[in-house]
Amino acid sequence: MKEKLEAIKAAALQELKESVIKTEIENIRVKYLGKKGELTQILRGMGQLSNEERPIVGKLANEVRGDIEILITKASDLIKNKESEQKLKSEVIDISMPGKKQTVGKRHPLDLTLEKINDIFLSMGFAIEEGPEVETDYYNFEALNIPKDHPARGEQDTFYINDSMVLRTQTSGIQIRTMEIQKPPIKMIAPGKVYRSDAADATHSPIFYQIEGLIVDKGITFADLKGTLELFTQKMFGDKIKTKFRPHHFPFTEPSAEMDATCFVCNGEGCKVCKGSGWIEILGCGMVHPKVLQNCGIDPEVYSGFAFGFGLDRITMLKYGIDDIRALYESDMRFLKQF
Ligand code: 2NM
Repeated sequence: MKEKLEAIKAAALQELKESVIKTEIENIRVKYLGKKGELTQILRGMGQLSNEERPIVGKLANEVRGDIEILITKASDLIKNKESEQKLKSEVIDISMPGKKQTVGKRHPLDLTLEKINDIFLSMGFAIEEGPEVETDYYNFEALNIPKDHPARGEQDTFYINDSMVLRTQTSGIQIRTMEIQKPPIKMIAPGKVYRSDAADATHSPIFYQIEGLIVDKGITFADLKGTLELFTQKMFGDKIKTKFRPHHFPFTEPSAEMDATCFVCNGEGCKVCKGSGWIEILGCGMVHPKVLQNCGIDPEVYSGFAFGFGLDRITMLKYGIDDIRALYESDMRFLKQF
C-alpha cells in the first residue's frame, strides 16, 4: 500500500512536470484527487484494512494528497507566471515608434479680423448684437425703406425661403429689431453671415460676412459719423490713415456716402493693393433715413442717427493680401495654416 501511494505521488509529479497549459493541470487534479480519482479510491477502500494498518495508510494517503495538492498549486502558479510573461512580451510597447502627430488648429482669418473689429467697437462703447440668418421680408427690406421693386429684392439676388422669408442679405434686421426694442441712445454693431444669390468668383461668394453699425441719439450729425468712422479706420489700419467721403445712395440712409481710406500699404502713393489710386474703398454709410426711424417707433423730429456697413471678407482680404474670396470658404489647410 505504501509503495502504491508513493507510486501515485511520483506519477502525479511526472505528469505535472510535463503539463504546459492550465487544462492539463485541471485534468491531473481530477485524475488523482477527484471523486473517482486514484487516491480517493484508496481512501474509500480503507474499510477493508486491518485496525493496525488503517491509521498508518490513512496518514500516508492524506500526506500524499496534501503533497499532490501542493505540487498542483506550484505547477499551476508556474504556468500562470509563464502565461503572463508571454502576455507581457507580446504586448510590449515599442516606445521608439514615431507617434501620431496631433495638429493644433488655427483661428480662421475671418475670425481674427472680426475679433479685432469687435474689440475696436467695444472700446468705443458699442454693443455687439446678433440676429437670425433667416429673416422676414419685413426686417430685411421693408423696414429699411427698400421699395418692393428695388433690384436688391429680386429673386435674382436674394435666396427666398418662401414668399415672405429670405436668407438675410444684410444684417440690418438686427438694427431694426434693436431700435424697436430699445430707446435711444443706441450704439451697436451687428456682425454676421449674409447670403446673396451670386455665382462664386474671386470677388463674390454666395455666403459672406457683413458688419453693420448704428448710433441713434439726440443731436447725432454727419460730423459724428465722420469722426467715428475715421477713428475706427485708424485703429484698424494705422494712425496715419486719412479718410474721404464720396456721395452715394442707399434707400435706408439720407444723405448716404461711401468712405475711402488712404492705402495702408503705400500710404497713398499708389501700389498694387490700391490699384495705383492711393485710396481703398472701405464702407458705405449715411444718416439713418427718417422713415426707417419712424418704422421702428423712433421720432425723427427728436432723434437722429448714422449707420454704416462693410464686408468683413473684403477687409480681411485687404489686411492679409488675399486675392480670392473663395479661399476663405474652401477650408484648405495649406491656406488656413498661414494665419
Ligand atoms: C450700409 C450702408 C449704410 C445701415 C442702415 C441701417 C439701419 F438699420 F439703421 F437703417 N443699418 N445699416 C447701413 C447704412 C448699411 O451698408 C453698406
